[in-house]
Amino acid sequence: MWPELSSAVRRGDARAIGRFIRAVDDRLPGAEEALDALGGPRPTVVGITGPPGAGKSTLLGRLAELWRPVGLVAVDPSSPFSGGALLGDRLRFSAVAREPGVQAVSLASRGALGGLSRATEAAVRVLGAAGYPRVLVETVGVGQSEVEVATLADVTCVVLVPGLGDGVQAMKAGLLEIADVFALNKADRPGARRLASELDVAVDHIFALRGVRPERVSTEATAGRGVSELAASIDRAVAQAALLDPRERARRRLFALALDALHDRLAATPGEPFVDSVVGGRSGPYAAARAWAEAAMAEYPGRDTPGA
Ligand SMILES: Nc1nc2c(ncn2[C@@H]2O[C@H](COP(=O)(O)OP(=O)(O)OP(=O)(O)O)[C@@H](O)[C@H]2O)c(=O)[nH]1
Ligand SMILES: [Mg+2]
Repeated sequence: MWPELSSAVRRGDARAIGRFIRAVDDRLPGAEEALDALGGPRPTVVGITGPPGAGKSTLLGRLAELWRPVGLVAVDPSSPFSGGALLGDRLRFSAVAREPGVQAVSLASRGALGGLSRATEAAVRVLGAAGYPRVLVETVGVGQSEVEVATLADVTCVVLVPGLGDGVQAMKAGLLEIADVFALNKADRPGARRLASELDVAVDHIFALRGVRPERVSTEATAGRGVSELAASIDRAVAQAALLDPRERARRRLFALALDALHDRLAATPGEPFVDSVVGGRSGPYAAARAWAEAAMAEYPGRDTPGA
């Protein structure tokens, strides 16, 4: 199965791309090895995140028009489908998703089950092997998973809009830490100027924190205004990111994937005995939690160890 599927992916076959990603997501035997053997350069990964309805998909479509060939990945927090579903059945993207040189993939976040980093990493690498030098990943900025996905991206663009309340408040959910570029979308709306000045305060804060000053660009995605400026801004951030130590970048990526693997194991290890011992007063919560974690690690001795 894998040799045929792998060469179909390298030819850019859309169905094969979807099947391969789904296979990794479903943990089919041999899938991760086949992914590692797939090769191909790692694409430049641009994360696009922000509150629901901010215009992320519209912006993604506009950027895709400028950046073809390009892969698009939508991480859908509410989708009941398992990951890797090819788009077409679902209209998360604009019509651009059906244009030549654009390959769209949608992934479900599976709620508390985790696995988001693994599925996203698979999508990125499969799209890379299929010949897409750049991949845009859309996530809705509402939880921890977005921050995890951001560690897989070379550059993260945070999309904010006026009128969602205090812009700085809106960023308290960890978005400050991950922003490399800000898009102030719906610049046609009232309050755009106020949001821009709030953001300048936030950018000063980020500078104090991280020593970098993310650029902010005003956009009107529906009309395409500001999109080429945003693209240029993202390109500058990509060039900056390329200067980072490759070991440091790999370390961050591996950390996200390792966290994902730990999460999977813990979720697969029944917690009842540990819950019982805490509820029954036989052990304290710290000791019980540690015992649960140790049991999770002992379940699969060495299974994921390289070369084991
Ligand atoms: N007025 C105005 N509306 C916009 C602009 N950009 C997007 N919209 C509209 O905002 C709505 C949401 O746009 P989407 O691109 O789906 O937003 P999203 O952030 O991807 O939404 P979710 O994925 O559901 O979180 C749509 O009706 C867009 O047409 C803009 O610049 N100005
Ligand atoms: Mg969207």
